[in-house]
Amino acid sequence: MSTDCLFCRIVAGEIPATVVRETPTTLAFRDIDPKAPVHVLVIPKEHYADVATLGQGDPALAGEVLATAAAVAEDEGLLGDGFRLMFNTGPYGGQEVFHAHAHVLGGAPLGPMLA
Ligand code: IU
Repeated sequence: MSTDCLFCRIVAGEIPATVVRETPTTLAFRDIDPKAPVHVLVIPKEHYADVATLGQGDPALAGEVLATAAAVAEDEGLLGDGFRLMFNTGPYGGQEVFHAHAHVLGGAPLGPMLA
């Protein structure tokens, strides 16, 4: 847990979030500023700065994040029409919160890329 990390503080219950799914190692909650009709963030509870660090440091946990993202997509009814799963990584990747997180986006056609 990093006390100055927003998502660690959500995991700790110090900052409210609309949680849609929780496992022993992952948490999924609605993005506060949704970019699509469905926009859920899936994080490992343990702090990793980004998905590259997560994937190299704990590949099994990275897989659990993917499994939770797939379960969220199913719960939200996204499996039929499809959805986007996205990890912004580092400054050039547009990452703003430096705790690894997957964006699950769907509920409307998203086009070839996000703006
Ligand atoms: P990014 O991949 O680091 O750019 O995404 C961070 C996301 O975290 C972004 O979509 C924000 O809207 C979202 N977010 C949030 O859900 N709750 C918050 O308190 C803050 C950001 I700050």
